[in-house]
Amino acid sequence: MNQRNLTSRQRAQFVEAVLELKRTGRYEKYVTLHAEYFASDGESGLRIAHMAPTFFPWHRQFLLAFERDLRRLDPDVTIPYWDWTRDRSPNSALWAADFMGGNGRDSDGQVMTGPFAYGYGNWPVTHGVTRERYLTRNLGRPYQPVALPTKAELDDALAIPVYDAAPWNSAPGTRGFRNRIEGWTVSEAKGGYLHNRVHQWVGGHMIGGSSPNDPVFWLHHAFIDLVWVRWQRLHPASGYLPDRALGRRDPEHGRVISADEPMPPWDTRPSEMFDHRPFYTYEEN
Ligand code: CU1
Ligand code: CU1
Repeated sequence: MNQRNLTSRQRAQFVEAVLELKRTGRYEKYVTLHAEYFASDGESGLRIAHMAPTFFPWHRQFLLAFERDLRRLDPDVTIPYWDWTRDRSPNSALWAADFMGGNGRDSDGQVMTGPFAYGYGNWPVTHGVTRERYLTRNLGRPYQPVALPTKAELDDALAIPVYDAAPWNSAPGTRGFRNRIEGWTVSEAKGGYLHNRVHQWVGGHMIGGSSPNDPVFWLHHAFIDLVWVRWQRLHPASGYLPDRALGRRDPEHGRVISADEPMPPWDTRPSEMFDHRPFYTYEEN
């Protein structure tokens, strides 16, 4: 459900389950797994989580695994989503001290309020990009301001009828819904398109492969997952592409996963992730 509709009790339950997972040490595997699968076009080998058609199904499986872990600790917990077209301000209740906590401070970006502030001792960052052990944020990136994507921008992307297209990567010319939503097709200065720009807007740990260090990662990606659901509803005749394995002569052969090939590190095929309804439903508003 939309995080803005959570009761204070539900907010507390979500936070407590996340903290408990951290205490048990099981949270870190999500950070390291995500960092490991954060391969880009420039690198060789398979692209899975990012810059590839599997962006949506891979993250769906990733969120599902995380949610199952949380629900083992508290069966009432689900991952709420952050609709950044509506909750667009650092003053939003999303960033309150009883939920995600606030912005990083000016001097070093350290988050000082809320359950994930380093000072409270429950959220040491162990697999970050730097050696700092504290969680960092830089909401809105004041030195080079970046705005969260708007509803109009999201609607434009949702109108694209084709799921993805060759060369199935982050190239600016690559048309298709997936690349537009993932957001590589606008310059870094502008923060990229939709999904990427949200990472840039939050800043700090949310930028780069170890972004699950910031628990808001899950709320952002839950909304991205819902965006996929909405796109499917709008385009019932369009499906995941590529729908079959790329031929040996294809330059992207061995680099992208088609509908029925397994997505490492799981055995899951994208096709098993097309329909979210066997796993969960969304309360949308
Ligand atoms: Cu990711
Ligand atoms: Cu992301």
